[in-house]
Amino acid sequence: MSEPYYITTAISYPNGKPHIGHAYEAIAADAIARFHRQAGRDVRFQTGTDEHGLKMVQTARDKGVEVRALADEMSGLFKAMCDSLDVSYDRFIRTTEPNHHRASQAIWQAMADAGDLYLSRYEGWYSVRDEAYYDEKELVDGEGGVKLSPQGTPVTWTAEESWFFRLSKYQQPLLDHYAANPDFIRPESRRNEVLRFVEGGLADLSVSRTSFDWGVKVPGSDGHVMYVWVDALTNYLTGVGYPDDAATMAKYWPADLHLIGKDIVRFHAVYWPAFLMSAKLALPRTVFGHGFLLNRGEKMSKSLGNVTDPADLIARFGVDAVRYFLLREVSFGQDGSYSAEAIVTRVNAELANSFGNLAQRTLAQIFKNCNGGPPEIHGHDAADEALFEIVGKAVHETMPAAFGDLALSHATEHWIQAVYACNAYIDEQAPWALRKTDPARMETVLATLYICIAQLAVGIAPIIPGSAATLLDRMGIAPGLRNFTAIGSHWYSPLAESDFKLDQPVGLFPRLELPA
Ligand code: ME8
Repeated sequence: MSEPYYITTAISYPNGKPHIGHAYEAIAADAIARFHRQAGRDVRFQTGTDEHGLKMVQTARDKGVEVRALADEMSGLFKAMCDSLDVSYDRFIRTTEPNHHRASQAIWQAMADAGDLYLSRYEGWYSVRDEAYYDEKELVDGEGGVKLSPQGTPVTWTAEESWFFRLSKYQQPLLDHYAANPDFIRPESRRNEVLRFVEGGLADLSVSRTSFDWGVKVPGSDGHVMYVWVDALTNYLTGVGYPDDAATMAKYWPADLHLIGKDIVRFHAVYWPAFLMSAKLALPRTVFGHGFLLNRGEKMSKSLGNVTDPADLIARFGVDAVRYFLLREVSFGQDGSYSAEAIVTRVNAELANSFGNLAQRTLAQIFKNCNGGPPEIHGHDAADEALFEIVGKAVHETMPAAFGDLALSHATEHWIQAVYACNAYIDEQAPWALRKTDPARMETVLATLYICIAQLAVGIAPIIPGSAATLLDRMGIAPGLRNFTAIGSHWYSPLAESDFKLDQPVGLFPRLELPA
């Protein structure tokens, strides 16, 4: 039985269309999920939409549509975005699903049974945009004396009857948990932020609303719907069968990784573990807060008109170019910037000119000079050994270590260095010149490259799944061999069936152009 691995993204607010930040998170989670699948884990990967809360109600009102209709339409766009990005989710969850309401009510009941919920009155500064209350001391002054949350969103003074969660009770248990589990919050900078916040003391949390009814009903408390973050966080449990499907829960819970953006680390690393402790459920192993994507170094905002629709980027550059660029360029965990120029430069240099060209040169010679291949190794020398060593080390050691550590840009760096080594090898060995002088040696060189290219395609497949699969198809490498175990045990024999014949190779990565 392979070991389970449960990974989730944040669930997005479908109050507008998806933007490149949403795409980035989905792509990163997908690469991690695909890596673990290739490594033989039983992966469960969940993403979806967070459809309740005041923000949805207000957006629907502004647009003059029903909230449910807005949720249906926009959630569909998020799902379509994931599909167009080759995001291999197992479950796309919507918080308006009845089974999610059931799960949210079950965790609420468990927290009530623990004595952690009480009815009181709330007055405080509320940001509709963030769906969160803030302390006076956290606020900053905006233009014209407007008060803003630490995220820069406007807050208003709000008063209502509310259920409260005894968050204060969990200050010490949370600090103990962080101390005992250094990987619970990553990267280090976010962990430090959370530690400082919790050490500063935790006020009880208002967890119900009475001013609108678009949400999960609080059990036994007419007129109250749950604070949207209570039900949103519970999606991670709903997706693995809580509270009814004990077998699926036992298999996948606790989650291995909640991958989220840096702006919502507090919800995942403070509130969520406190809810879970209260409900006597295990805590996720890691909460990773990735950085933000900036458009040419600037924050994306509707007012600046620089919000990028991922569909436009895919249409312009292709899905794997976008995936590769984002995971290669941005040091995972930090903020990163993108621009059309940077995408074109990076993708042309590394995918088109280096890896694509390597594959094209090699396969074209096999097609022409080895009767369509696959070529055989006729004894090997130190140069072949050295190349196998470099490629094997990247694909089987340094890349998996980097993926396992969520250092996605390091994984691509190890990969491209191995690609460069193959290009240096083909130039030195010059198989085209061996055709007449030493055809057996030519075949060995091409076979060495063929095996290395197959290994490199498997290694990079989590990042560029579509292109890697196309290449492996063209090379005749059966789907059952496209994993680390199978590809690792085939070093010195051709991987394709011996009667396999290559077609005339065509370019894998078209050179990208900037619009005039
Ligand atoms: O926060 N760059 O939803 P959301 C990178 N519904 N990531 C970004 C980004 C950017 N420019 N902008 C947003 C929510 N994100 C809640 C989550 S989870 C139980 C509930 C990330 O649609 C953001 O950090 O505002 C979050 O992880 C995700 O996109 C969804 O953001």
